[in-house]
Amino acid sequence: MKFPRALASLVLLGVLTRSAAAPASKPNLVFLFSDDQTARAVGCYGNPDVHTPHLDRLAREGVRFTNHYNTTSICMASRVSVLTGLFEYRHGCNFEHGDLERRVLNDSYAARLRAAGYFTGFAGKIGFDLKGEKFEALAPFFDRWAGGPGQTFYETEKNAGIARYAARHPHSSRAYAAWAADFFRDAKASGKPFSLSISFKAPHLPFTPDPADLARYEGRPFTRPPNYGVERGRHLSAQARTSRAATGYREWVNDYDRTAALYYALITGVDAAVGMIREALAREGFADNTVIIFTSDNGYSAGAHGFGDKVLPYEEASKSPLIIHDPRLPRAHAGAVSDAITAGVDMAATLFALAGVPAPADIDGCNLAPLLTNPAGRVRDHLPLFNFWGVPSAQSLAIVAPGWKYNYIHWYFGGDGLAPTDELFDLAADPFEMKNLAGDPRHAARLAELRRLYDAEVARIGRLVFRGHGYEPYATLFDRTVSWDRKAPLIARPPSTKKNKK
Ligand SMILES: [Ca+2]
Repeated sequence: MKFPRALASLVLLGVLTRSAAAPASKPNLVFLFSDDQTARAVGCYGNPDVHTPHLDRLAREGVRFTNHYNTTSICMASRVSVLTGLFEYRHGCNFEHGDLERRVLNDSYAARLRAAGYFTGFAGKIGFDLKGEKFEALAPFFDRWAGGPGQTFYETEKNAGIARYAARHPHSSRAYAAWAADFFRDAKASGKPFSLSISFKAPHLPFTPDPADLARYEGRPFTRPPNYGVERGRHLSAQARTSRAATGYREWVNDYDRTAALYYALITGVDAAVGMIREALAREGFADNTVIIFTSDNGYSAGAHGFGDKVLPYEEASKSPLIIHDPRLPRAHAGAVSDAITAGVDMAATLFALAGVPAPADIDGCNLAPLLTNPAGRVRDHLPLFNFWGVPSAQSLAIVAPGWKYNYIHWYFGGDGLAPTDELFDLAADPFEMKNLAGDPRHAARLAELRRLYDAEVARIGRLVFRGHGYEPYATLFDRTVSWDRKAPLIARPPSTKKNKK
């Protein structure tokens, strides 16, 4: 069968028009990820001490989220939750629990966006290995790869993927921005929409900032949070005080001003890199069609209640900044602030939605894109926070429900002279968690409702747990109705200390 020539031309024109229009209809995506940054350690989150002009500008031009949690507050598991949209007990990856299985990574946003035609790149600390495979096995998941194994290094020259920028940028944070600028040129040449993920090492320990950034902070005193210090943690559960956040990381208690100076200087270095990345986007003509997401893999106690480190389900350790800038939206939305409860586990669902690529069925995360034009909206009414790692006595499951502004925490551990215990904080009246209301009869109805949500999550763990990575006992361990005698035999041997710090 032959088409009339005119009709064939029209069909051809239609195909050409569609194919030419397709790249413009897909936004580019830049996902910027710091390491161990608590929500309050950004200027626009109300911190008077830290210098973050580029992040503050990103928030002025985009949307800032004030209740952003990481459902697991530690690097490895949180990073996999971000990539896959799954809670830790469903992806099965954390220190001492096991490496990531390839089939899980195949459903990540990184893999699926690439399969859907995106030009993809990754640089920095990816934070996990593939089960039974060498680190290098991760590189083929991306078109451009500068990922580093383990914790990576602050010294640019020690990271193979970015070493060529060491002369200009000896500290890694700005070197990642230089790598991103080269990535944008390659992406342009590819003719495809792109998805770039940069995972900075900063502000993770060891606190060794770029000297240029430290100069701003050196020798200064810094504002302590209202719940600062060991004395303001005595009302918390005995279990929390067995965490390494209480037994280690004493620099935040012993020398707050010096430690804050180093931490803030590392964040200012990331901020500078954010500025460089935005400049490079503008230079390549991508600024109007590139969505930028900035967040971190977990919070940081930074001296709150006398804790250092992360891991804990309290606000400072479990909350990170989240800023999303979509330049395609009307300017009326710029500078909006959303107090919706959001989570690291939402990043994959959001990136899938922005890219117009179907997300895997049954992921745990929610698409946050609707909140960009409706910041008063909600994507969920409560969120579980897990700690399946570290000393068993400090492992916990919490339900945070900002719709009611409550954080409910159950500490199941009943050995070593401890008794299982509950905590309940009214986050609206008590944002620094200084008063445990679990025993207050005026809050009994709220407590009962939060316990019902908690019990439902425990039941879900039982149904959906990732098998073979040591998570199976948690459906029993976290069960409030099971006696300690039945739980004690299920507890895994305390994990051995690994050489590299998490
Ligand atoms: Ca981290």
